[in-house]
Amino acid sequence: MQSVYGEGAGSALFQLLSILEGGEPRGGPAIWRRRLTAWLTTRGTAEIPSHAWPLLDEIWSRRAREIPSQRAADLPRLTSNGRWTDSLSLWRGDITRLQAGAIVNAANSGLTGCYVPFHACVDNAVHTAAGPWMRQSCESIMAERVRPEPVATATVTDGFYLPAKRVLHTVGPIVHASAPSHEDRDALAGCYQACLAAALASSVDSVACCAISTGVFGYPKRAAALVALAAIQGFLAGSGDAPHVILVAFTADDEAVYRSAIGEMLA
Ligand code: AR6
Repeated sequence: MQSVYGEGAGSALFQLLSILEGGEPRGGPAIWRRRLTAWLTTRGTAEIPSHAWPLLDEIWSRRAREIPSQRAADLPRLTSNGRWTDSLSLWRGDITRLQAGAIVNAANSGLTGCYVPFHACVDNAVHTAAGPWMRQSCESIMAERVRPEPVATATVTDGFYLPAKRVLHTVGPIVHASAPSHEDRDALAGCYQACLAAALASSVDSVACCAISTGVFGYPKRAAALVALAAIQGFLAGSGDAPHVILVAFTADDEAVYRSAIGEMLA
Protein backbone atom coordinates (compact mmCIF):
# COMPACT_ATOMS: atom_id res chain seq x y z
CA MET A 1 0.00 0.00 0.00
CA GLN A 2 1.21 3.51 -0.73
CA SER A 3 2.14 5.71 2.20
CA VAL A 4 0.04 8.80 2.86
CA TYR A 5 2.42 10.95 0.88
CA GLY A 6 3.14 8.48 -1.94
CA GLU A 7 6.27 6.38 -2.43
CA GLY A 8 9.25 6.48 -4.72
CA ALA A 9 10.80 8.67 -7.36
CA GLY A 10 8.10 10.01 -9.66
CA SER A 11 5.58 10.26 -6.80
CA ALA A 12 3.84 13.55 -6.12
CA LEU A 13 6.00 13.93 -3.01
CA PHE A 14 9.24 13.48 -4.98
CA GLN A 15 8.13 15.92 -7.68
CA LEU A 16 6.99 18.48 -5.15
CA LEU A 17 10.21 18.41 -3.15
CA SER A 18 12.21 18.67 -6.38
CA ILE A 19 10.32 21.89 -7.14
CA LEU A 20 10.55 23.34 -3.63
CA GLU A 21 14.20 22.43 -3.01
CA GLY A 22 15.37 23.00 -6.59
CA GLY A 23 16.94 19.56 -7.14
CA GLU A 24 16.28 15.84 -6.81
CA PRO A 25 15.68 15.05 -3.14
CA ARG A 26 18.00 12.54 -1.51
CA GLY A 27 16.92 9.81 0.91
CA GLY A 28 13.52 8.15 0.88
CA PRO A 29 9.83 8.96 1.45
CA ALA A 30 10.09 9.16 5.25
CA ILE A 31 12.80 11.84 5.00
CA TRP A 32 10.97 13.62 2.17
CA ARG A 33 7.80 13.82 4.27
CA ARG A 34 9.70 15.45 7.12
CA ARG A 35 11.47 17.84 4.75
CA LEU A 36 8.18 18.85 3.14
CA THR A 37 6.59 19.47 6.55
CA ALA A 38 9.60 21.52 7.69
CA TRP A 39 9.68 23.49 4.42
CA LEU A 40 6.00 24.42 4.64
CA THR A 41 6.11 25.16 8.38
CA THR A 42 8.94 27.66 8.08
CA ARG A 43 7.71 29.64 5.07
CA GLY A 44 4.91 31.93 4.02
CA THR A 45 2.77 30.57 1.21
CA ALA A 46 3.93 33.27 -1.24
CA GLU A 47 7.11 31.19 -1.53
CA ILE A 48 5.21 28.20 -2.93
CA PRO A 49 5.48 28.25 -6.75
CA SER A 50 2.13 28.10 -8.57
CA HIS A 51 2.93 24.75 -10.24
CA ALA A 52 3.50 23.17 -6.81
CA TRP A 53 -0.12 23.67 -5.68
CA PRO A 54 -1.69 20.80 -7.73
CA LEU A 55 0.88 18.41 -6.25
CA LEU A 56 0.09 19.67 -2.75
CA ASP A 57 -3.58 19.02 -3.52
CA GLU A 58 -2.84 15.48 -4.66
CA ILE A 59 -0.79 14.71 -1.56
CA TRP A 60 -3.24 16.23 0.93
CA SER A 61 -6.33 14.68 -0.67
CA ARG A 62 -4.75 11.22 -0.49
CA ARG A 63 -3.68 11.83 3.09
CA ALA A 64 -7.19 12.98 4.06
CA ARG A 65 -8.67 9.79 2.57
CA GLU A 66 -6.23 7.49 4.35
CA ILE A 67 -6.15 8.87 7.90
CA PRO A 68 -9.06 7.68 10.06
CA SER A 69 -11.30 10.21 11.76
CA GLN A 70 -13.87 10.23 14.56
CA ARG A 71 -17.42 11.45 13.89
CA ALA A 72 -18.34 14.02 16.53
CA ALA A 73 -22.01 13.05 16.19
CA ASP A 74 -21.18 9.51 17.41
CA LEU A 75 -19.60 10.66 20.67
CA PRO A 76 -21.58 9.92 23.85
CA ARG A 77 -22.95 12.93 25.75
CA LEU A 78 -21.94 13.38 29.36
CA THR A 79 -25.54 13.25 30.62
CA SER A 80 -29.08 12.74 29.34
CA ASN A 81 -31.16 14.25 32.11
CA GLY A 82 -32.04 17.69 30.82
CA ARG A 83 -28.88 19.42 32.06
CA TRP A 84 -26.49 21.61 30.06
CA THR A 85 -24.09 18.63 29.95
CA ASP A 86 -26.55 16.78 27.68
CA SER A 87 -25.00 18.81 24.83
CA LEU A 88 -21.42 18.18 25.98
CA SER A 89 -18.99 15.33 25.20
CA LEU A 90 -15.48 14.69 26.43
CA TRP A 91 -13.17 13.02 23.94
CA ARG A 92 -9.50 12.09 24.22
CA GLY A 93 -7.54 12.36 21.00
CA ASP A 94 -6.01 14.51 18.31
CA ILE A 95 -8.41 17.34 17.46
CA THR A 96 -7.29 17.22 13.82
CA ARG A 97 -8.94 13.79 13.52
CA LEU A 98 -12.36 14.95 14.60
CA GLN A 99 -15.16 15.17 12.02
CA ALA A 100 -16.92 18.14 13.59
CA GLY A 101 -18.65 21.23 12.27
CA ALA A 102 -15.82 23.32 13.73
CA ILE A 103 -12.69 22.86 15.82
CA VAL A 104 -10.90 25.48 17.90
CA ASN A 105 -7.24 26.21 17.21
CA ALA A 106 -5.03 27.77 19.92
CA ALA A 107 -3.17 30.29 17.76
CA ASN A 108 -0.61 33.04 18.35
CA SER A 109 -1.09 36.74 17.63
CA GLY A 110 0.34 36.34 14.11
CA LEU A 111 -2.59 33.98 13.37
CA THR A 112 -0.78 32.27 10.49
CA GLY A 113 0.34 29.17 12.38
CA CYS A 114 3.48 28.04 14.16
CA TYR A 115 6.80 28.39 12.31
CA VAL A 116 8.76 25.86 14.41
CA PRO A 117 8.97 22.55 12.53
CA PHE A 118 7.48 19.60 14.46
CA HIS A 119 6.66 21.76 17.48
CA ALA A 120 4.10 19.77 19.49
CA CYS A 121 1.45 22.51 19.60
CA VAL A 122 -2.11 22.26 18.41
CA ASP A 123 -1.54 25.19 15.98
CA ASN A 124 1.11 23.14 14.16
CA ALA A 125 -1.06 20.03 14.13
CA VAL A 126 -4.06 21.93 12.74
CA HIS A 127 -2.12 23.76 10.00
CA THR A 128 -0.17 20.63 9.01
CA ALA A 129 -3.30 18.49 8.71
CA ALA A 130 -5.31 21.21 6.92
CA GLY A 131 -2.48 21.90 4.45
CA PRO A 132 -0.92 25.19 3.37
CA TRP A 133 -4.29 26.52 2.14
CA MET A 134 -5.06 27.34 5.75
CA ARG A 135 -1.94 29.48 6.21
CA GLN A 136 -2.71 31.17 2.90
CA SER A 137 -6.22 31.99 4.09
CA CYS A 138 -4.92 33.31 7.44
CA GLU A 139 -2.27 35.38 5.64
CA SER A 140 -4.89 37.19 3.58
CA ILE A 141 -7.08 37.79 6.63
CA MET A 142 -4.12 39.23 8.56
CA ALA A 143 -2.95 41.32 5.59
CA GLU A 144 -6.27 43.16 5.84
CA ARG A 145 -6.16 43.54 9.63
CA VAL A 146 -2.62 45.02 9.67
CA ARG A 147 -2.19 44.40 13.41
CA PRO A 148 -1.42 41.46 15.67
CA GLU A 149 -4.52 39.54 16.68
CA PRO A 150 -5.59 40.38 20.25
CA VAL A 151 -6.61 37.73 22.78
CA ALA A 152 -10.16 36.41 23.04
CA THR A 153 -11.32 36.84 19.44
CA ALA A 154 -12.36 34.08 17.03
CA THR A 155 -11.39 34.05 13.36
CA VAL A 156 -13.16 31.53 11.17
CA THR A 157 -11.50 29.74 8.26
CA ASP A 158 -12.38 26.66 6.26
CA GLY A 159 -10.98 23.35 7.48
CA PHE A 160 -9.45 22.58 4.05
CA TYR A 161 -8.19 18.96 4.29
CA LEU A 162 -9.18 18.54 7.93
CA PRO A 163 -12.21 16.37 8.65
CA ALA A 164 -13.70 19.45 10.37
CA LYS A 165 -15.58 21.92 8.16
CA ARG A 166 -14.36 25.08 9.91
CA VAL A 167 -11.56 26.18 12.20
CA LEU A 168 -12.01 28.86 14.85
CA HIS A 169 -8.62 30.43 15.51
CA THR A 170 -8.27 32.12 18.88
CA VAL A 171 -5.34 33.61 20.81
CA GLY A 172 -5.35 32.73 24.49
CA PRO A 173 -3.66 34.61 27.36
CA ILE A 174 0.00 33.98 28.19
CA VAL A 175 0.33 33.22 31.89
CA HIS A 176 3.66 34.36 33.28
CA ALA A 177 2.96 34.14 36.98
CA SER A 178 2.48 30.89 38.88
CA ALA A 179 -1.22 31.61 39.17
CA PRO A 180 -3.46 33.21 36.55
CA SER A 181 -4.71 36.74 37.29
CA HIS A 182 -8.34 37.90 37.00
CA GLU A 183 -7.41 39.37 33.61
CA ASP A 184 -6.01 36.00 32.48
CA ARG A 185 -9.20 34.28 33.60
CA ASP A 186 -11.41 36.80 31.80
CA ALA A 187 -9.28 36.53 28.65
CA LEU A 188 -9.48 32.73 28.64
CA ALA A 189 -13.24 32.81 29.22
CA GLY A 190 -13.44 35.36 26.38
CA CYS A 191 -11.68 32.90 24.02
CA TYR A 192 -14.28 30.21 24.68
CA GLN A 193 -17.15 32.71 24.47
CA ALA A 194 -15.88 34.11 21.15
CA CYS A 195 -15.38 30.64 19.66
CA LEU A 196 -18.76 29.36 20.79
CA ALA A 197 -20.49 32.48 19.46
CA ALA A 198 -18.63 32.06 16.14
CA ALA A 199 -19.71 28.41 16.00
CA LEU A 200 -23.33 29.44 16.55
CA ALA A 201 -23.08 32.18 13.91
CA SER A 202 -21.54 29.65 11.48
CA SER A 203 -24.55 27.31 11.98
CA VAL A 204 -22.34 24.29 12.63
CA ASP A 205 -23.89 21.32 14.43
CA SER A 206 -20.82 20.67 16.60
CA VAL A 207 -17.76 22.48 17.90
CA ALA A 208 -14.69 20.86 19.44
CA CYS A 209 -12.53 22.85 21.84
CA CYS A 210 -8.87 22.18 22.55
CA ALA A 211 -7.48 23.29 25.92
CA ILE A 212 -6.59 26.87 24.92
CA SER A 213 -3.45 28.38 26.57
CA THR A 214 -2.60 25.23 28.57
CA GLY A 215 0.54 24.33 26.62
CA VAL A 216 3.14 26.86 25.52
CA PHE A 217 1.12 29.72 27.04
CA GLY A 218 1.35 28.20 30.50
CA TYR A 219 -2.19 28.38 31.89
CA PRO A 220 -2.50 25.75 34.68
CA LYS A 221 -4.68 22.93 33.37
CA ARG A 222 -7.17 22.53 36.20
CA ALA A 223 -7.79 26.27 36.48
CA ALA A 224 -8.21 26.42 32.70
CA ALA A 225 -10.65 23.50 32.72
CA LEU A 226 -12.86 25.28 35.25
CA VAL A 227 -12.87 28.47 33.17
CA ALA A 228 -13.63 26.51 29.99
CA LEU A 229 -16.48 24.61 31.62
CA ALA A 230 -18.04 27.75 33.12
CA ALA A 231 -17.97 29.45 29.69
CA ILE A 232 -19.46 26.37 28.01
CA GLN A 233 -22.12 26.09 30.69
CA GLY A 234 -23.11 29.73 30.16
CA PHE A 235 -23.30 29.15 26.42
CA LEU A 236 -25.26 25.89 26.50
CA ALA A 237 -27.64 27.07 29.20
CA GLY A 238 -28.26 30.35 27.36
CA SER A 239 -28.99 29.29 23.78
CA GLY A 240 -31.59 26.69 22.84
CA ASP A 241 -30.12 26.00 19.39
CA ALA A 242 -26.53 25.65 20.60
CA PRO A 243 -24.33 23.14 18.79
CA HIS A 244 -22.99 19.97 20.41
CA VAL A 245 -19.78 20.93 22.25
CA ILE A 246 -16.86 18.53 22.51
CA LEU A 247 -14.07 19.08 25.01
CA VAL A 248 -10.92 17.58 23.57
CA ALA A 249 -8.35 16.19 26.00
CA PHE A 250 -5.05 15.41 24.35
CA THR A 251 -3.61 13.12 27.05
CA ALA A 252 -4.96 10.79 29.72
CA ASP A 253 -3.89 13.32 32.37
CA ASP A 254 -5.83 16.08 30.57
CA GLU A 255 -8.89 13.84 30.46
CA ALA A 256 -8.61 13.16 34.20
CA VAL A 257 -8.42 16.92 34.87
CA TYR A 258 -11.57 17.53 32.84
CA ARG A 259 -13.46 14.63 34.48
CA SER A 260 -12.66 15.89 37.95
CA ALA A 261 -13.57 19.50 37.04
CA ILE A 262 -16.87 18.33 35.51
CA GLY A 263 -17.58 16.21 38.60
CA GLU A 264 -16.96 19.26 40.79
CA MET A 265 -19.31 21.41 38.72
CA LEU A 266 -22.10 18.85 38.64
CA ALA A 267 -21.86 17.97 42.36
N1 AR6 B 1 -5.13 17.81 19.61
C1 AR6 B 1 -5.68 18.26 20.77
N2 AR6 B 1 -5.01 18.95 21.71
C2 AR6 B 1 -3.70 19.18 21.46
C3 AR6 B 1 -3.04 18.76 20.29
C4 AR6 B 1 -3.82 18.06 19.33
N3 AR6 B 1 -3.28 17.62 18.19
N4 AR6 B 1 -1.75 19.15 20.35
C5 AR6 B 1 -1.59 19.78 21.52
N5 AR6 B 1 -2.76 19.79 22.20
P1 AR6 B 1 -0.63 24.66 22.84
P2 AR6 B 1 -1.26 27.36 23.80
C6 AR6 B 1 -3.07 20.38 23.51
O1 AR6 B 1 0.77 24.81 23.28
O2 AR6 B 1 -0.84 26.99 25.17
C7 AR6 B 1 1.63 27.51 19.51
O3 AR6 B 1 2.96 27.45 19.16
C8 AR6 B 1 -1.91 20.53 24.46
O4 AR6 B 1 -1.70 19.31 25.18
O5 AR6 B 1 -0.88 24.05 21.52
O6 AR6 B 1 -2.53 28.12 23.62
C9 AR6 B 1 0.90 28.72 18.98
O7 AR6 B 1 1.40 29.14 17.73
C10 AR6 B 1 -2.37 21.66 25.37
O8 AR6 B 1 -3.14 21.14 26.45
O9 AR6 B 1 -1.40 26.09 22.82
C11 AR6 B 1 1.13 29.72 20.06
O10 AR6 B 1 2.38 30.35 19.91
C12 AR6 B 1 -3.31 22.48 24.47
O11 AR6 B 1 -3.47 21.71 23.27
C13 AR6 B 1 1.13 28.91 21.31
O12 AR6 B 1 1.52 27.59 20.92
C14 AR6 B 1 -2.80 23.86 24.12
O13 AR6 B 1 -1.39 23.84 23.96
C15 AR6 B 1 -0.23 28.81 21.93
O14 AR6 B 1 -0.07 28.18 23.18
